[in-house]
Amino acid sequence: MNTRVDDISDDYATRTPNNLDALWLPFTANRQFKAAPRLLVSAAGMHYQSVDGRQILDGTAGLWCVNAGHGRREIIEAVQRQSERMDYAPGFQMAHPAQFELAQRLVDMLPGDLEHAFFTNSGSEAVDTALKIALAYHQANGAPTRTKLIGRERGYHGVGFGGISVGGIGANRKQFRNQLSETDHLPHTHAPAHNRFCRGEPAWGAHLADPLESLVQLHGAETIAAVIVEPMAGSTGVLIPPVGYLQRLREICDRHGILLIFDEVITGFGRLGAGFACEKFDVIPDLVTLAKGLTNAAVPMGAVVARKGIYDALMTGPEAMIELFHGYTYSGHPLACAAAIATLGIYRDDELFARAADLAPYWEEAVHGLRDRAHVTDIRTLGLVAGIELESRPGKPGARAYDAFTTCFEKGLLTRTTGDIIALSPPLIVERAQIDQICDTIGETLDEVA
Ligand code: PXG
Repeated sequence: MNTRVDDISDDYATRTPNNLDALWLPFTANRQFKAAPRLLVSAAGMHYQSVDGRQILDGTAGLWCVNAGHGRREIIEAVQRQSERMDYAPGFQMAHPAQFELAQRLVDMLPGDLEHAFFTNSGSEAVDTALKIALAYHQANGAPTRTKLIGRERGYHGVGFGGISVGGIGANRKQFRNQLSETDHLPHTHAPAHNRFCRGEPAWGAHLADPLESLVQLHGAETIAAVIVEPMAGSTGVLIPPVGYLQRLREICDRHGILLIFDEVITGFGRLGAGFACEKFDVIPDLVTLAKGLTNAAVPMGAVVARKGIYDALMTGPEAMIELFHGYTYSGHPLACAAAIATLGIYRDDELFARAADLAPYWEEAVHGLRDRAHVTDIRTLGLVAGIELESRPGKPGARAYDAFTTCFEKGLLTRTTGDIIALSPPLIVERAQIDQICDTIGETLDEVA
């Protein structure tokens, strides 16, 4: 076969493709998108560059993941070095040193006895892995009837069958009717009637954890393996936990021998102005899921970190026996480990989590400055996250926020929308002037969209 010019040059990465047909895009209205594609071709610091040469300020850290900003030299070079040294090593009954180094550095960052890291390639895989570890733990611990998994309404835990089953987004479930049957859900914590325009954790709503007691009464504690929640729900529109809510979940779980899983795929790595939500809210879960900011999104990677007791319970039985029948070809991939180690080094050296905490009051003030703009019904902020909720157009949920998203993009700002909520989560390197630019652009946009 002849080598095509395109195989050796990478011109294709910077020009508009002639044909968009072959690709099926994820979570995208494919036909609408292909009629007017938005293409990004390069990125540095706080900015993307679009295919038509415009600078786009990144108001969302990609998809909540590029926490240290784009194109970090340390990560590029670490990945290049590892790529030349060794591309891949088998991960079952074999290993390579960098994954041990990363595991140690990662568990050293986490509070309490969260001491053992299992690597995956995405947040979805981390969630399914954590749910399976919970089941395996109870089985090893002599409680094999504990098989039910409790999620929460408006929870997002990725797109695996486990994740959508504990997840609480109707649209992500309806198309796939065959879900895990042994699941149930807590109510969500979104209560605008009490908590509108909340800065940080809302005061009202700790009791929204109490329905877990009712589920225990309904199903029996001896049937429940774990509860999984996002400490702050990101994807469904920045739903911030009420003061005391997570503590109360922890207490109820403890009382009934139920494992508590925090899905920190978004909240991990400084997003809330602390290393992790479990640290910020001072509640130690039994399992934590991570992804996104772990590698600054430079190479896909996720992780589950387990408390000592969980790991120890599974490290019993004959030594020659595989303890957990689970893993991925690319668990602990060398390039991902290199990217992650470099990323964690940047977070430490640039003190980015403290930076996020220092910037949070400025961010809060700036975003809440939009409260009197057209269409705004609620604004919620925490760390370097904001949700701006708009009134929906009658009969057209999501349309107004989608128009705001495309208008912002035309004005050089990347935002995210979910329903009629604009979600913002800039890289933690964002400057005050860029926060102003984000808010000014959104303000102008809200004046313009119908
Ligand atoms: N858990 C949580 C809490 C997430 O936010 C996942 C799991 C799944 O991760 P992967 O790597 O499998 O996608 C996520 C992902 C958005 C948005 O716009 C959020 C996510 C992904 C894409 C878009 O809110 N979160």
